[in-house]
Amino acid sequence: MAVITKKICMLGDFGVGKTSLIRRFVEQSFSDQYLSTVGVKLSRKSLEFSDLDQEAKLLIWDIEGQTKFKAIAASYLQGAAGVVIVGDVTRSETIQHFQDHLNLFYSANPKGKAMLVLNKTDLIEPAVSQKLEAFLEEAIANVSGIYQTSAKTGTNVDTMFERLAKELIIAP
Ligand code: G3D
Ligand code: MG
Repeated sequence: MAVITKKICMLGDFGVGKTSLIRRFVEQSFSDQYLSTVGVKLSRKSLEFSDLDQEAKLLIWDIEGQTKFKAIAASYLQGAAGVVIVGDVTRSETIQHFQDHLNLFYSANPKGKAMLVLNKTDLIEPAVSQKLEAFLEEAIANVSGIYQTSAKTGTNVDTMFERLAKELIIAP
């Protein structure tokens, strides 16, 4: 089985659930409380796609201790094959910032793949998050997928990361 290593970055406003999504995906766990550390954290997870005879080794980069005014270092995005852009469905401004995050990612990686993630869907009615997804489909072009997730319940978390990994394997 061929092995391919890909860097994935998490982008999104503070508190939207980036770290929680990684924890859910990598450790299959969710903690309502944990301590943030400062800097960048790397997580690893391997996924096997037997139908493609490929193993994807994902290196997931996460900014810890992020603040509103701290600029994202160029090295954070450099060489990333994919990005997961996360918003909090209970804070619309975090979703309004999606295009800015996407532009930042594409300026560093024009051929990268992007996923848009509406997180914390456990906190709102399904009809509301459905509307948000429909809005994003109209408003934002050039993404590989839009997902409604909950890092708390685990809904769609694995599906989203697996879809992105598959895109990265298939991508030229
Ligand atoms: P960040 O890494 O994007 O800054 P975190 O965000 O992963 O640190 O999450 C911020 C807060 O949102 C955390 O709560 C976390 O538990 C909560 N959270 C993350 N994802 C979800 C979700 O899907 N549903 C719900 N209900 N909460 C979520 P605290 O209280 O620790 O600040
Ligand atoms: Mg975090």
